[in-house]
Amino acid sequence: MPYDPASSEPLWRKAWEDAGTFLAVRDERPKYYVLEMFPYPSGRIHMGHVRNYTMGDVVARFKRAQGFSVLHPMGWDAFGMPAENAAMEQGGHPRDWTYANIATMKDQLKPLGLSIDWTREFATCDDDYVAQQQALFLDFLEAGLITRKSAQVNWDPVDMTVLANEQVIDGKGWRSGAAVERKELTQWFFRISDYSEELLEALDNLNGWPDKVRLMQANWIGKSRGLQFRFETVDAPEGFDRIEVYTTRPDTLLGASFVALSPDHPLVKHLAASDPKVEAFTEECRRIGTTEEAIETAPKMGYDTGLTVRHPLDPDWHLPIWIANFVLMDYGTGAIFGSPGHDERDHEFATKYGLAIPATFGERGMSLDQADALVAKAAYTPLKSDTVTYVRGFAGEADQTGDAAVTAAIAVAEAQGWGEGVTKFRLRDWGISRQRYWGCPIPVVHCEKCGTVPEAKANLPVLLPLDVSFDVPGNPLDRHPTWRQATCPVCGGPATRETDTMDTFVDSSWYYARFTAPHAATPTVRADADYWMNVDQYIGGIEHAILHLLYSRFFARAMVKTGHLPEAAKEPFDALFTQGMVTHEIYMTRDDKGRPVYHLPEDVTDGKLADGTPVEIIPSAKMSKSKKNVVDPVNIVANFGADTARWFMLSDSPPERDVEWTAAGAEAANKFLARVWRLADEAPADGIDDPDLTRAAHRAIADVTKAIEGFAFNKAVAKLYELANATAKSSAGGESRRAVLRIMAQLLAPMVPHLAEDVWAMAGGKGMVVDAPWPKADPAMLEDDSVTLPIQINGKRRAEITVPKDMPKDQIEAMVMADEIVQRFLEGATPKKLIVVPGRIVNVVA
Ligand code: ANZ
Ligand code: ZN
Repeated sequence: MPYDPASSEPLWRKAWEDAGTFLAVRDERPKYYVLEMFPYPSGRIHMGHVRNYTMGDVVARFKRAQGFSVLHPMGWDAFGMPAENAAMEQGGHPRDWTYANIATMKDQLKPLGLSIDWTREFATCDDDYVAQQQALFLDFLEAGLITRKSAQVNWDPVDMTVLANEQVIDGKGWRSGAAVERKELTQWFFRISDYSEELLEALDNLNGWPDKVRLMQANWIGKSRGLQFRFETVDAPEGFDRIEVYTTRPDTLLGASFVALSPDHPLVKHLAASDPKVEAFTEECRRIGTTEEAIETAPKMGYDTGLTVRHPLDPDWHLPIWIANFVLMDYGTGAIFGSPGHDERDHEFATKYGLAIPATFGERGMSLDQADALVAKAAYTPLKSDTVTYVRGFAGEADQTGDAAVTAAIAVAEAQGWGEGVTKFRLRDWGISRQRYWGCPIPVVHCEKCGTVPEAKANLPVLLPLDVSFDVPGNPLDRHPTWRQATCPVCGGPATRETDTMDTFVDSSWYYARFTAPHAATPTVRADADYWMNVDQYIGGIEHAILHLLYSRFFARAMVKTGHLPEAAKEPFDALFTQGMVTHEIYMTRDDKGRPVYHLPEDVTDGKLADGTPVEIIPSAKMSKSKKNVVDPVNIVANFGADTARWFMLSDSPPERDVEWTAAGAEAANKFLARVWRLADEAPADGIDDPDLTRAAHRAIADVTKAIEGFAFNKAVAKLYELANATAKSSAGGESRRAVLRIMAQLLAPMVPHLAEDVWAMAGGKGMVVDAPWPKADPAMLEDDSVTLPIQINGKRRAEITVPKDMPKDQIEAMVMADEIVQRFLEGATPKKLIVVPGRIVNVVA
């Protein structure tokens, strides 16, 4: 009987399903919650999914075998733009597209044999999930966690829609290609910035998270300490006697050469009202969109207002007030002073507009002239911890670090009463309004009498209307004939519905909590949440290291505050693992114009196309449809079985690194599994006991356990190769061999669960291996019965040998004499002395 996963794998899946093996139940066992980031229903699963979910499955099955009550759920992050785009491009409804994709992908996922409790499955576009998310919104609103304010958005004038920053590419709308404009709209915001300090500080305790992710979050939150102070204006219009600025480098104040205002600064707005040139300039600035990156990289543009301010350290020193496109209104105070000697942006700006570039400090020991010469060409921006020489310092020593100088400058300003040290965060409130159809409706209405009013909980869910069309640009909710008509829950009068929907990041900010009670009539059920939370192990891509995780951390806090989660769930993910990508070679030829033409892996053999044309090979590239370097998991599973796909995904590199999929690797994985299968199938009914093999099996238990616990699945795989080799070589038969095979089945089970069941059954295991408790290594078997002896030659340690502990002296002597290094030293001569101290050392005197 050959290894035939095509027929055996489905049988085991059915057996698990019939037995309800993976249903998560609250009971007296300790619980373990393992979660992989849920997929977007794009239409097909890809190899990245296979890798991610296999890793989670190894953990889930391993913990289950170890006696935990495991929660391992799956759902769908189902709202979002692609569904609307599909409707626009192919007709049809986003809802149908989404649910059809979910059905397809579920059919593709199921054959992988993941130990998922499918009864907990949901999609974020399900009416039920929408209802509970809206209930949360209302609770958050009542708890003061949500606010409505005006904000700058990227506006696509052709598609008539707001664009997310990621949808603005080179200043143009990603679909329409139209130049994006900045526009002010009233939007809903989650008040995440109230939690800046807490979200930052709590990172220190997330010991189960990768340092790099914690660092990325810390940078995103962006805490800085600086000085806030005001410049007195000289001749500005009434009401603008002062301009407030924020700086992290007050030590460079004597190197200031201008003040710059954001195009959205109140003074600029005032000036624009009566000066068409100012108005035109700010219009131009607005064309860059709102992304920080776009603003950073856009060429610096400025407009000289002709107004001036007094320098706080010298009232007779006047600095010009400019308007500059790189100053953001929503950071600091929306106004800065420019110190071109020590800031690259300011330098570019000053150079462009012929403004002065004085140095505040130079390299250590530099004179004022030397420092001025240094900064003339380029801004001098050493780290704040570097010691430099201040040539235009006003606070303390000439030679000091930037940090010390900043602290001293703040102290001077505070002592003299013209400024205050302040702490600022880069983190902004989270704007969640999207002018989109395919999202969770924001449950509020606008009443002429009462203003903006939350919908009554009894009226939830506010569901999307299904009779919409996507043939014209804009939000179909805005033009729906009746959907907007509502009744004000306060006065009972007529009202209009909010037509904005929520950012899809909202949906993914609490799904992990919903899995604990996925069908409840409230967002969570406390008994369930208290039992299952936190997620013990979260697994996903590094691309979500910032926004998704930060929003989830905020959301969990908001759910704690509103009573939906226990206090301990403030940080919802105890441990986080970010896995590497699946890569594949790219096969490329060029057409007659030299343009690249890509080829599918299945069309290339030994570096050639079917007609013999050689292809250029680009190694280890992220799988991407446009480069055709993709393999479809469905084909792999059809050809080799799920276990081969799983085994290969785990075997070739550490989980945190990229893994390159190769056809040869897949075949090798399949061959190995077939060999394991044969080992069990052909196990001799009788034969001798082989204590060495039994010992090897127990060592494998210890090693595989440790490897899985340490997320080193590739090492676990390697250990199982070793055990299989040892088994193949051993002459053990009968129960002695079957016992080893059963251990092998148990150790294989988290990784290749179907094959493990086959091996378990063939080796006489009782019931299914999935229900067998994780094997325990017998400590006696682990004891090392060999010893490593250092070999000293003429008093210096030169080599070592490993021998059985009980090896007689004369045999050790013979081994020492046969040792290559010893022979080299002796050069054929007999040693003067050869002393073996058993268990300790060997001394050779040449
Ligand atoms: C003078 C100065 C001199 C600055 C120098 C930097 C270097 P971080 O560290 O990221 O918090 N800034 C302040 N508000 C701004 C705004 N709304 N738009 C654009 N830039 C703004 O950045 C703080 C620094 O960024 C501040 O310190 C300010 O420029 C600028 F050699 O002030 B600095
Ligand atoms: Zn009303």
